[in-house]
Amino acid sequence: MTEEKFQKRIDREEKIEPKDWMPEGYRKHLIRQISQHAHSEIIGMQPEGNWISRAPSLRAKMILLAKVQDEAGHGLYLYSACETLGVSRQELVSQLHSGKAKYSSIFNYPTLSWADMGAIGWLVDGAAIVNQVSLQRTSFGPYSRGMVKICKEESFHQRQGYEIMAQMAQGTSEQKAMAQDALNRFWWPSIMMFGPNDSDSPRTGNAMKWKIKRKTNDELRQEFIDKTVNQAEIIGLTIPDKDLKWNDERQHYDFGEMDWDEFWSVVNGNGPCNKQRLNHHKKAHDDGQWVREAAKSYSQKKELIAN
Ligand code: FAQ
Repeated sequence: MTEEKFQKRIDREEKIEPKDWMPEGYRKHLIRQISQHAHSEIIGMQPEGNWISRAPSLRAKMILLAKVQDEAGHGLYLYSACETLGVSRQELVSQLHSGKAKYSSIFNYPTLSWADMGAIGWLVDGAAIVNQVSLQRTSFGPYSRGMVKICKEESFHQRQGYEIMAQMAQGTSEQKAMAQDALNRFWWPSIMMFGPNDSDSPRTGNAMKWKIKRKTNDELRQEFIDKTVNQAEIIGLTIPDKDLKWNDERQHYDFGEMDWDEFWSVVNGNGPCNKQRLNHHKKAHDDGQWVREAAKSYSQKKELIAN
């Protein structure tokens, strides 16, 4: 098949499946995006994992545990989807450890108070849903199907985070201040999750042509902001952006400029927790070596007995 015929399949909205012919660039683009997405889910367990042992009630602890476990599951579906493109899990993990593969900048910020669990669920999962709802229609079959299940779970995550924020915002003045402080610290990093502006996004051109991405970084960021402003108003919290203003003509909120130096510094490994997150992952991976060896030897033994 030629690239032209492949593009026609994409334009007809046919899903591309792992054994179908695809241009090398399409395969590489997907391996990069899906693996970075998987790494984000796995590294993303750390900031919330930090609060499991300090959750303020048994109910809160159970919900947080379930949520963090869901994120592990999302990482595993995504690694599996990525492996269908002919790359091994081991290779993907070593790309993460060497710094070749990125993961979402948001997970390089510390979680300083219980309210941060609310801010993460509400804003980080909220931003993830906006992105992932559009990725349900991505052109690669396994990625698209994985997104359907992931979005259902993210929706629960967003609600549990919003519930924490709503409760704290209605609590004592100290609790409300904690909720506002979490919003202040997580707002800008959350809207940075959508990546650079379209004009500075080298990957968007091919991603849109191949329908890997269905909406651009700026379109998704705008959608998230438009949705979230009202949610903040309902619970009486203030979004920390003095330029945030409804624009009647555009029928969207205008918003302020992100700190792009901060964004690129975090993306390039120099955020507040980049080293800590990666070192923790490396240690967990090394500590789990015996489990991988045991599982492999068990499956070899079973195969031997079966034959
Ligand atoms: N952080 O040309 P573009 C979650 C990189 S949700 C780090 O615009 P693209 C759920 C980008 O990779 C979070 N790096 O690239 C959860 C590229 O570098 P490369 C994960 C970033 O791919 C919640 C370069 O900058 N979601 O985990 C970021 O078209 C709570 C140029 O950028 C996904 O991954 C960033 N924010 O657009 C879990 C969704 N932005 O690869 C636990 C799928 C950009 O050339 C707890 N991914 N870069 O070296 C996507 O939609 C896209 O890949 C974007 C970036 C939008 C992230």
